[in-house]
Amino acid sequence: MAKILFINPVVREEDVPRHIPYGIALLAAIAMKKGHLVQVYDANAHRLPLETIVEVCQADDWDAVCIGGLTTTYNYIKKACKLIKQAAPKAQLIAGGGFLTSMPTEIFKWLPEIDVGCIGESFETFPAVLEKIDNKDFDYSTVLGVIHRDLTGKSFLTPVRPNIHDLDTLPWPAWELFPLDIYFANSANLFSEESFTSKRRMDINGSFGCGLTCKYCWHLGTTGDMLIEENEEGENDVVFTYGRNIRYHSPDYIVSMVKHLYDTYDIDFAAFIDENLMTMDVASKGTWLKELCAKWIEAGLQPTCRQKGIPHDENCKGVHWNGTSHAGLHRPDTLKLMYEAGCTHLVYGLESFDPYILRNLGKGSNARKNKQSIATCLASGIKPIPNIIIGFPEETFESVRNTINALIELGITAKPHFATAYPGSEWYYAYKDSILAQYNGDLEAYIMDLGDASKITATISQKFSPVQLLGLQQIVYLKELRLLDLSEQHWAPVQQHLSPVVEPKTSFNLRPVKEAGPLAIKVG
Ligand code: B12
Ligand code: SF4
Repeated sequence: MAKILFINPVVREEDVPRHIPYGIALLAAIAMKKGHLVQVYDANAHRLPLETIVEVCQADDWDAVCIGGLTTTYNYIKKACKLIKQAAPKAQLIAGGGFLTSMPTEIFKWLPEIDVGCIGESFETFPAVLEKIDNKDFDYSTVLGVIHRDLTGKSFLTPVRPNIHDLDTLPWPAWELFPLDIYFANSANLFSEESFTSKRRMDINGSFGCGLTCKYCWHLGTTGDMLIEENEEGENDVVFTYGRNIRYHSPDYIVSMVKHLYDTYDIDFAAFIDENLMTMDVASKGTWLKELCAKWIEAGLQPTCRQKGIPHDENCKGVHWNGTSHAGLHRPDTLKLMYEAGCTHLVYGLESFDPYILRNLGKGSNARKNKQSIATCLASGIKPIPNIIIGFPEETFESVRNTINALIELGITAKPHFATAYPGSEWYYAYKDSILAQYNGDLEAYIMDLGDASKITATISQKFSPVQLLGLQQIVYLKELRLLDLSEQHWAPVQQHLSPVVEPKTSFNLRPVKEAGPLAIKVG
């Protein structure tokens, strides 16, 4: 039995904490089920000074301190690792999650304090590492799915661990270890009336993976999208592919989990953090969401307002919910059922309305479907929340014009995000050289600069410079076609003579073929 401490790093410092970290909460539950003693220091929820980590690390005799999160938590993790190693030198420092899986070798070089890291899906890798620690055996070379060091500090990746076969074998996340009141106080968000008035919202995850291949997206190496292979130097390295092991929880698992949250924590809202509910529904041949909605209603989770067809107010009982959708894959009959079961809003990554950009993106949508999706979703009663991006590699004045025209036609106002090449994504590997050039060769400086894509970090637009993109963002926001025309008159003749700002390259770490990582053999 090991004594382990999880540290949840600060994410989105400029915003209040809104999400209990699902991955950490699941791993904590798995570890406790194996008999380990687990504590969590939720730095993101508490927002105390960084040095509090020292007190927490010295508060007990930890066998392992565990830290991880998405790439944008790197700044915090870097500082935290130094303090953890000083304050708890005897504890093994374990890392995991997106920040590590996307670039394990670099992270191990930059953060020498980390002893071992779990790469990709960690439901089985993490307890395997804990078992080693319990036995005081710190040779991790026999554990699948990790990065570890030898005595000189050199790092090695072991072969990929198969994804688990049946998600329903997972325990529910260990919510009780987190300061829920802090999260509940930040339940409200502006996406719909019901979510704005929510007082007790919690995240849930119904599925892993998305069959699509948007070039800016990444699947965390947890969805069959990752292989481990020898690179040109003969060292094991991560390779991300278009392969997927699509898996979803049974509607029974999801509904009984939500019922438990309703009965135990009195939640009024469940936010699905799944990558894309509609691609899952397609994978189930259109049965998954329908069954989920039917069981949601059967379990008494349907909100009163939907049951009675009356306006939502503070007396409404039941659980509203939201998720992510897809312009080409949503079906009116399914949306209608989702509305009845309590769905309030769906995020649509429309991204652009330019035919050429959409064709290259890997999203499987087009300008016509993007435009239609808003009306189709609204007709069901669910609010569509569109996302728009600017600064695509192929962006031109014409593509920006197409997007503005569609926004005018649909009556949408959107401040676009800037196209950003997050580690793990296809864009990251295609434009890595250009990104490095924009940061004087310092990759770590780029990683430390990454935020939520509302500011420009490295541009990957082949035609537009940062100055132009900043102006274009404002022009799209204001839907100012006149200013766009003026800018084009001024710049287009000049741009014909300029060399591209960035150029794509092929990379060992990205293989655009449908070659999935291993999936465990079905038991029973
Ligand atoms: C919830 C979420 C958020 C939340 C917070 C996440 C959090 N606290 O961790 C918020 C809303 C803040 C957020 C923001 C952003 N996000 Co986000 N987010 C997600 C989302 C939807 C779910 C994450 C999740 O819980 N997954 C389920 C759990 C089970 O998986 P997991 O956490 O990865 O955990 C597993 C492993 O990774 C590992 N693991 C995880 N942590 C640890 C720790 C240890 C010690 C160990 C051993 C293992 C381990 O074990 C788990 C089991 O296998 C994912 C997409 C998705 N569905 O996964 C995107 C995702 C993580 N986000 C992403 C992005 C790009 C962003 C934004 C940049 C988007 C934007 N443009 O604004 C911002 C960043 C903002 C900022 N300033 O930092 C990318 C990640 C890119 C990257 N290279 O890291 C993802 C993958 C979306 C995508 N498909 O591209 N996000
Ligand atoms: S549809 Fe969404 S989850 Fe799927 S690849 Fe595209 S951005 Fe990623």
